[in-house]
Amino acid sequence: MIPLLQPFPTDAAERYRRAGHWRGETFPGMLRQLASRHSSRTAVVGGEQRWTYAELAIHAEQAAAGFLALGLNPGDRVVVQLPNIPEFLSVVFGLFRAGLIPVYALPAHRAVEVVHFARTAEARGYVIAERHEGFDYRDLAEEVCRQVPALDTVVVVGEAGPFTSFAGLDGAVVALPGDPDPSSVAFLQISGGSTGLSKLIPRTHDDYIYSFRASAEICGLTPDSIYLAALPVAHNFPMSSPGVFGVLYAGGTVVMSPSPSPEVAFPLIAREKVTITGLVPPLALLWMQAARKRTYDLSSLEVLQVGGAKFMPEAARRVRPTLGCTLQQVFGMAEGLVNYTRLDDAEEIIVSTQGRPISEDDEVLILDDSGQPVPEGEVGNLLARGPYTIRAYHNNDGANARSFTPDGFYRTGDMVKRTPEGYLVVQGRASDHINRAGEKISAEEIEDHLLAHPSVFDAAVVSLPDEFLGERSCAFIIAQGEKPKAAALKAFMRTRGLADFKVPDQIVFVPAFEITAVGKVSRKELRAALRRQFLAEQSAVP
Ligand code: OOB
Repeated sequence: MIPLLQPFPTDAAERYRRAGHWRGETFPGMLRQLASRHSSRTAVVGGEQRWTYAELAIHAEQAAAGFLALGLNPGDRVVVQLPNIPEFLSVVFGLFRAGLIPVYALPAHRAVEVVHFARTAEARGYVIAERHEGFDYRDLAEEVCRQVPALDTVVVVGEAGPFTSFAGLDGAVVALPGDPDPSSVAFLQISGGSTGLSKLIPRTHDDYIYSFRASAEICGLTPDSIYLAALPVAHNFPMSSPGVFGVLYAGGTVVMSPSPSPEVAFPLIAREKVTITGLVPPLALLWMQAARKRTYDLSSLEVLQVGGAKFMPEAARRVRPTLGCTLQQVFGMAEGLVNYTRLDDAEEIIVSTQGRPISEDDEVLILDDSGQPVPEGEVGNLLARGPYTIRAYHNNDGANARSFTPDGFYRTGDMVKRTPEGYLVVQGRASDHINRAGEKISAEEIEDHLLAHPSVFDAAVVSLPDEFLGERSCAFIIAQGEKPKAAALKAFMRTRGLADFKVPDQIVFVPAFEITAVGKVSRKELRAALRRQFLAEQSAVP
């Protein structure tokens, strides 16, 4: 098992239990319950497959036995990197059933990220799909195994090549462990990674199940709900807000979409009569544009959730007229706290706020830079503590010292204000990352890779406003020796084994970082100054 560095204090844990938030449920117990309650209802649809709850439970049970038969032991960590396919669910429920601990990676991640997750989690296993969007994950697995020798078990959904086939795990006869302790770590989720590489987020059965059970209720889910998983399901939003787990908890149906593009998603909505889905803002814009052509019947769609990055009020206003459904804004984080606008809120609240917390036991502070509460209605730093917000990252003392207060509040890095009705409006953020269409990119991590190029003397990466992406990344570079071409630098970044979304969108060469401030300038101030200067020059161009 993985110990929690900072378990919830006993008094808080008791309060959460007494309030009925933590009910002692676990993932294996939950699936058993669902399989008995909704056995012949459809749990998940994807590709040519359509599994009932009873079938999902059987697949998970077989997977659990198969994983243990490979020599993995309860408590071992297993990196899961799968696209939106039904097997995502049989794999993770199989791991839960076997007492193994999934570590979620996104399909876009490459060697740098996966190696980092595998090392930090001290993983032994790695589950991949054979390929997705033209990329062969078996090549990636070979590279990861080379760099992380302790990772000795690779399981492939599809053609296994040199590894073990997931389908071939069926038929193993192994005794399975009893249900885990509900307060133990169920899995490791990855953070948006605002400074440096992503941190690992330990979530317990108690806290996570509470978050999606309560989310399912807020979103009005019932066994008739049909959820389209359009965003990659390993991300916290489509996983639990209410996401695939919340929909299953309610006895509804998950439709796995291999891509969030309207071309792929719209026919699925029409065919499966999807009632709810979640998108990041740029995709919501794209869907609204595509929906004007009206070639598919989207009338079953009741709720469109938008979150992950700020959805501008003007765009938000267009959701109902163009898609004919209710918008729900979702402002959440893998570390815990999730805010929703409620389905019956006034239109003005829905379009102009990012919602209010799930729970009456979510404690939210809005503080100025010296740690004092700001006057009501003013902008400040958001801190959160509550029944499903972590108290520490996994194995990361430095980040823990920075990101949590001594009394257990998580510093979200977001700047918000609160309306008189108690809704949060996101105003920006204090930390230096780029929120590129909901994907968080650490400036520091990208600068480090740029500095590895022999012609780069120094680099500073900032976010610039982007009409479509919300924000795009721009790298300011001081060259040394022969100045490289921007395209060559981007190509270099692609060879670094990084997720593609981290390659800078724009590269600007500057002769020096002209900082007029006296004394030592932090990277943070430097980035802010470069960004300001660049935007001022741009707007000065006639
Ligand atoms: C979600 O989770 P992460 O962990 O990828 O990113 C969290 C960060 C937040 O701290 C905030 O900076 C930003 O993403 N964010 C938003 C937002 N939703 C997330 N910023 C403005 N408006 C929003 N609606 O992104 C996430 C997790 C669960 C549910 C929804 C999103």
